[in-house]
Amino acid sequence: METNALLYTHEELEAEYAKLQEVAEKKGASTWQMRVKQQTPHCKFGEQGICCRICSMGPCRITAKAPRGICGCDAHGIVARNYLRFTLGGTAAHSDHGREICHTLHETSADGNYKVKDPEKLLKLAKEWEVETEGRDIYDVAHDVAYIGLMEYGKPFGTQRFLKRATKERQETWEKAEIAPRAIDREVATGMHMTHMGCSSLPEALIRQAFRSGLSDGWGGSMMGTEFSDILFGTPMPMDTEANLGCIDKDYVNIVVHGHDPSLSEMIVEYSQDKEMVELAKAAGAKGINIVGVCCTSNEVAMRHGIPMAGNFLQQENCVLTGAIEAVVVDVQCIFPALGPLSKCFHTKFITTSLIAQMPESNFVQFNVENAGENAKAIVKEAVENFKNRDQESVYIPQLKKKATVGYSCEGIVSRLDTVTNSQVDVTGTWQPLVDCITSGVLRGAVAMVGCNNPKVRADYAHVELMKKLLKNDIILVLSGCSAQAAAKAGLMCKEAKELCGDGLKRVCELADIPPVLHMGSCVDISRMMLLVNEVAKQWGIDVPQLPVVGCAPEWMSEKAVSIGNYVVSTGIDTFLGVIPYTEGSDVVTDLLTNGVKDWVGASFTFETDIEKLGDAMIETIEAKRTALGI
Ligand code: MSK
Repeated sequence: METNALLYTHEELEAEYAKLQEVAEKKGASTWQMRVKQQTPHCKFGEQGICCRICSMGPCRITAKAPRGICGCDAHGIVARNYLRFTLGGTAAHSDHGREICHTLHETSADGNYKVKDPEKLLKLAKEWEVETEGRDIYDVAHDVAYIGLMEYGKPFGTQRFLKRATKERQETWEKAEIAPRAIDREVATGMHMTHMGCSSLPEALIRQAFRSGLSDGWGGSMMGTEFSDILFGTPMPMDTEANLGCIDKDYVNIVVHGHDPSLSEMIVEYSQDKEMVELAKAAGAKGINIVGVCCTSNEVAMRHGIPMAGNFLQQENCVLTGAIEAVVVDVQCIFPALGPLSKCFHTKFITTSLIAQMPESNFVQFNVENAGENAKAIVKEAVENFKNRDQESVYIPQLKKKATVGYSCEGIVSRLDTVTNSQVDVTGTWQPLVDCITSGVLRGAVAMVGCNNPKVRADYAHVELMKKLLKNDIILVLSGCSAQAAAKAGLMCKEAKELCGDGLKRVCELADIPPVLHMGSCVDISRMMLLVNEVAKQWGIDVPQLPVVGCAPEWMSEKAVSIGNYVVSTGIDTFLGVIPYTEGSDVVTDLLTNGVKDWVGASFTFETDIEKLGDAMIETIEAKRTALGI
């Protein structure tokens, strides 16, 4: 494995994480590394997607001797139904997150817990949705926009409003393929209906619905989650932060914020800076209050406040194992139920806040728009008061920390790209500099690298190794979710990482003063990437599948990732997965996803667990697209 002083090597990182495993063993605590051993090998029927438990005649499992379930459904129908249900879980989760943000916007007021921080973005969206703005109070406009957003979940007629943001060709493709998403809840409910016993078993119909549901997420619920979060909490612009476990500070009250919905973390951050709380922390013997993030909540608060990123999905237990965390405060999604019992091995308080994610062995403090300020203050106070219970002698914080520049929203990227040609930051700039860089060959293309960690892959290895390979080949990266944190923890998200790039990308990084891997936010923020590619395609005068751009999730694990994959492919972006979905039990479904869907949307999936081959395949696809464009 290649090493570079700019970056931590995987071995350096893993040696430090291993010390935390020793702590776990001494404490008799359970960690994911231990549970993976207990759960391996995995059930082959489950892995191949050929176990059906949709009705109570089964469960039915497909074998050579039993090629059909009791109802007569074959492997292809079972795999496709399971794939659709997996997608629906992801669509529902992402979109419900978006819905919560819509509700938060609907409750904003000049003197309330939540306010409008980006009125310009609100007015732009109001105009797009034909909401009257002239002479109106900004909060009346916000409430109207939020109401329309909420109606996107259940409106009886029409398709998602944001589809109009795509290229004309994309919109026509979605109509023709009959996957233009209607109301978000309808797509989830229709998918559940289709997979009910005695409904669809035709793979094409089920995969088509999986794509339609995915699109209702990416171009519906997730996009609203992103847009409304920007309106509420501010549109991210580039800012500096730090990443990895060394961000946890032994001298401070440490609070981990973890999950997804910024409505909670924004308030925790606000009250951690409250004078009264800081004084309380000092009176307790700490130097102050230190907030660190995990998973997508981390992305949200890093890109708006520069809050340090302690780590990604498979780092959540490591934070507690340092023994220096007073509270882990969570909202929804990607939270290990293991955090409850693990926290009990230390002084750490595990605080759940959402009716959607209730867990054993946690302190539940229900969080909503009305009580947000009061409860955030109570949570911060509880953490501060817990400082005295920390056993300082047994604290072990790996001294791993790297600089990172984060917060590249579309507005943030445009503002920086413009400096390539204009030498001045201009948020109203265009995507032309990016088009010019790609057509001239200075940049060969771009990869949107996203998604989780998965113990099936050496943690962060695939993310980091693929990034290094692509950078060397002058391919710029846009990142979100836990992929972004993998990069930041290793050291790839600082501007100095330009030294790892080919000459063309290095030059672009110098001119635009950017790191070669651009942090675009959380997993709902993949919608930012969809807008970016569509805007670039419009500027160029081509459709998305022609762009030398691909998507990649090398270590994905969640249902949300499959929903995302479906909307990224449907948007016309070839997508490369390093973990194979539960589809191998059907060659028909596998062929449809990796080949057949190209006829519907102009892009498809590639499944490849060999990271070298996955990287090569991405580069080949990018180069083939360049050749087809004659550049
Ligand atoms: S948090 S969905 S582990 S990216 Fe969005 Fe990370 Fe995947 Fe959760």
